[in-house]
Amino acid sequence: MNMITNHLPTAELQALDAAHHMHPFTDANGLATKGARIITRGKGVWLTDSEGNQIIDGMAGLWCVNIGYGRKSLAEVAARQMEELAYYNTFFQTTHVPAIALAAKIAELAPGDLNHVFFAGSGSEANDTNIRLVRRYWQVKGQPDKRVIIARKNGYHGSTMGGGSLGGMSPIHAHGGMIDGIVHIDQPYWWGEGEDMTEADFGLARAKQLEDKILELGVENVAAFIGEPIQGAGGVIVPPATYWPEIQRICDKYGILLIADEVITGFGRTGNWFGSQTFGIKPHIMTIAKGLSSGYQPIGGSIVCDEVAAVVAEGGEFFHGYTYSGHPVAAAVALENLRVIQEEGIIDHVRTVAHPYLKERWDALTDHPLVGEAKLVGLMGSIALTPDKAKRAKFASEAGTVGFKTRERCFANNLIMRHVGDRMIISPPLVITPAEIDVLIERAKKSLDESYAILKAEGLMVAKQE
Ligand code: PXG
Repeated sequence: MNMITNHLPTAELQALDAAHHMHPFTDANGLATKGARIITRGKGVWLTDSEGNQIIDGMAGLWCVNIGYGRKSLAEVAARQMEELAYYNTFFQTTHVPAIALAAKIAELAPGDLNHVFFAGSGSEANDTNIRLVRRYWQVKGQPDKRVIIARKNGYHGSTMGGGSLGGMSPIHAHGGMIDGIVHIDQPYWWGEGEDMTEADFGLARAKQLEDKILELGVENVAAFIGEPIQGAGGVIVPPATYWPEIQRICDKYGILLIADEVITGFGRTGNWFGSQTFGIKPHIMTIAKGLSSGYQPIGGSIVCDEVAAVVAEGGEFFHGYTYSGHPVAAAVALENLRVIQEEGIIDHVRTVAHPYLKERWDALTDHPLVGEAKLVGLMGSIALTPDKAKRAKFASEAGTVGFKTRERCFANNLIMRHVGDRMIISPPLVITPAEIDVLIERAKKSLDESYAILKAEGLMVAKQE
């Protein structure tokens, strides 16, 4: 058997990696100089690298390993399913038991009349499905001009052409362009953009941009609005409490479809099954991936409400699908993952144990001279680094310089805590215990202290003049 356990020395692996492996979202030459960290094992919230370091994973991989690493039952389900039926498709009037069972389970867990699931292999693919679904919906309803989708700047919806276009990140748009019919409004990021407004007023003002945009484009041209309940890749931006109710009101008033991208916020991350429940959002479509399988298999999908599914069905064949839509091994593993989340009471653990314990310690990080605000919803958190908290000031250095230096200290201290610009973010496995939270916080504080000392020595604790 080709088991990759007894591997080459780290330096040789790094050289091979640099020679042959093109990494996502990576400066290849920069990485080749430094060498990639090679992760070899995972158990619970812990990772081991090829040098034997024990790293606490404050990001659950890429926001996905909700039930933690090393779950034997998921491995067993995968092996059994591969032996029984490794692959079959769900095109051309066929189906299989894992896809049926998983779709039914998701429909049971999803709120309201979100009762139909279109499977994809990832969150990006699912969002591409959503673009085609909402445009098809309006076509079948006899309004083919309703095809524009309104999204937000600094939102993230994947990196396929469709997903990357829905996302509001200009560096992504700059590499390969955008598809047509997608426009962006500003994000509800009070700390960074709220200036003198109260959080509540700012939330309403940013939501009002949706109404203004609908009126500018003409409601007869607008198909849908898409947003993440909490922006993840954008820096764990938790919107003001006034924001989502106003977005919901505007979508309802103009009758446009609302898509909640729950790729990160789904499956317990915010202390409920879905972030939409945490924020009182009633979407027509939800995008799911990541926590659906806790990353044990690549699988995503769109959960679609009764009305949208019925209209699309009325239109006859929907020309869309992926070879791996509802892949039986991925579906079986996702189903086992959902069983684990449910039977172990993992969402209750988030809500009653892990969140309250972490929240107290996370908020206390604002006592640190480098930290402005701290946000935590469920187990999705961020802190803003600032040279002057009272003014919510940005650093004079290029955005991300300080965040990157702080992340380097985390990396050296065996804590995976990412930076987005000058915000530090966490999203640990949902099974994290209070003792492990203590380790996470202790390493975070040490890293902040070291970073602060470096910034002072390098003269970087300087505010940008606005
Ligand atoms: N929607 C949201 C809200 C996401 O966070 C996707 C869609 C795309 O999913 P796939 O499975 O196609 O990657 C995501 C993915 C980061 C990072 O650095 C975030 C994501 C992916 C990779 C890196 O924060 N989110």
